[in-house]
Amino acid sequence: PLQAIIFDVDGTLADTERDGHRPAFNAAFADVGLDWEWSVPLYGELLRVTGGKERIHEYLRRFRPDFVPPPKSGSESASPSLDAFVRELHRRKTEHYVAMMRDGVIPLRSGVLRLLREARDAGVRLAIATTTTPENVTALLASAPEPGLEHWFEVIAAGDVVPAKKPAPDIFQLALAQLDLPPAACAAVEDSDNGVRSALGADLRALLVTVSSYTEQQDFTGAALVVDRLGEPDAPSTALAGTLQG
Ligand code: XBP
Ligand code: MG
Repeated sequence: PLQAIIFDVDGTLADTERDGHRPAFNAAFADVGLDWEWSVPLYGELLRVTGGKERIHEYLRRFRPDFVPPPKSGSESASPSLDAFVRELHRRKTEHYVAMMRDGVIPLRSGVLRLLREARDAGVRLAIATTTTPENVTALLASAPEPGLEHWFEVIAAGDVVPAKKPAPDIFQLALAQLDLPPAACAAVEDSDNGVRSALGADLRALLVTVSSYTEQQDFTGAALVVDRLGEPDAPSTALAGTLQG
């Protein structure tokens, strides 16, 4: 019997990338006087790399190979290391993102709250396995029209707690270990090919994919079921109808 469901966050609980993470990165760039602007299509490419700090490094490698971090303003000292500069830039990005979630910029996807409620009422335990920073998860859940939603999740595995982010299986394995359950007792919900590889790598076979705006065209081979919404009639449709795979 199904004992727990492990959810991805970005793209799965809410469609956060295009109008949440992307503008938060751009706001952080503007904060420090950089004229970098991640457009919707460029961000789609950069999403191939999971993790915000990793994504900034990827952008620098590909588009700004000669970039040297400026010295901290008002100081005569040398430039910070690239790593330190990216960490600081990402800290600002997280501040912007959390503020946006607090303002309720991104709602939960249609059907998510119903599914969580039904699972909880049926005694199914709830968990999260995500690449994103923990504060981002808490801020999103706190903005939902269900007070205390965060506490419905027994396990929130997020961000830098594992060295290898998705598509590596580590974050799902950590969630399973914290639930103290074998993968066969759990289902997972994802929205991206990187997430599918991560879940399958952790041996989670009962894998539902709800495609999101950036992931419609991806390859979900191995997922048990791929849908474009959770069944709510008012949910925005994507190009993909429900397809059975595997
Ligand atoms: C989500 C991500 C994250 C967010 C940004 O992937 O890749 O990096 O874009 O989060 P998934 P941070 O949905 O597969 O977990 O900037 O906090 O890293
Ligand atoms: Mg996702």
